[in-house]
Amino acid sequence: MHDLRPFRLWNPYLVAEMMNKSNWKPIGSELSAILDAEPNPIAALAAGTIPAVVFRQAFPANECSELVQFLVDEELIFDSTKSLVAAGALDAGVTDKWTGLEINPVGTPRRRIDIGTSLGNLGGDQEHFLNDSAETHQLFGRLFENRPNPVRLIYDRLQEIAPGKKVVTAYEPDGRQYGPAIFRVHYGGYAYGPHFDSVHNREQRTDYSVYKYKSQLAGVLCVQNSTLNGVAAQGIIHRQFWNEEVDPWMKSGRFAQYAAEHDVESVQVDLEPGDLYFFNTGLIHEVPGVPGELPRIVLATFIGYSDDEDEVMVWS
Ligand SMILES: O=C(O)CCC(=O)C(=O)O
Ligand SMILES: [Fe+2]
Repeated sequence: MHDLRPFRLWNPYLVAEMMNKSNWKPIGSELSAILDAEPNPIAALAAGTIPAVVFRQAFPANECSELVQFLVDEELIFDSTKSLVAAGALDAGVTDKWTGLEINPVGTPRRRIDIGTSLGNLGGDQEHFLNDSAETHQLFGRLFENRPNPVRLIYDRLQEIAPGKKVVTAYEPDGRQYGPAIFRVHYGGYAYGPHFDSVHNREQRTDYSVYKYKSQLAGVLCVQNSTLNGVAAQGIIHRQFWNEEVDPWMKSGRFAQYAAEHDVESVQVDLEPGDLYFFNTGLIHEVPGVPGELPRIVLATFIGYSDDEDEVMVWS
């Protein structure tokens, strides 16, 4: 075997991928093939035995581009052919859960716009979070009253891969619902470094009903991609659940080194606008930024799942 170290310095994930001799691959791309491969897909995602479930063209690409234009017309996002600079901050005062910095300070190029309610960002104040969630339900109700509803689509596909379970929007015991889904609009090559998402293990939101779930998954619809010189921003999922051992490597920004040294498998899930993927957010994952002309736009959800819970709860 050749010494691979120089390549590791260049791209450790590629090396891990070259060494990936297992069958740890996404399943898709339509329901019959998914169920043939895995009769209980959501349980397989929770166990980590498959990295992702992909529905191709779940929301057709032409409807995605019509949706983007609609969101521009509604002044919820900027027409990126005109200006990337914030005139006023839509999300003034909201801090980014990764960097701790304000998301869109006035006068700086926008990096990310969220349309919807984020438990990660607002969950520290439950009253505020639930009020904001109610506003998001109203907004989405108005936006999708007379047009194809991509939120519904995510829930419907999720129900299909969750046999015997009931998919619902997450709620508190008093019936108040969380935000149903969130549009994330990433400008200027916005990147998610290697991370995991867990209301249980990371944010420790003990005062929320979704805390009870053993697994957290995500359902993400690609609405628009950011492409530069033929390279598009795509998610990478590592076959490594977050744990105490890997935690210091992540905190010091050296997960790539850990992955290379431990031969952690990884897959890149290539999505076109209209494709929907589900994965386990307890696995370390990332989306390297690509500073294309258009922002990357996704409609994102988190999902709570336990083998012994009848309900599968969805939130953002
Ligand atoms: O945009 C994606 O594909 C995944 C983003 C992500 O990891 C997150 O929102 O936590
Ligand atoms: Fe994530």
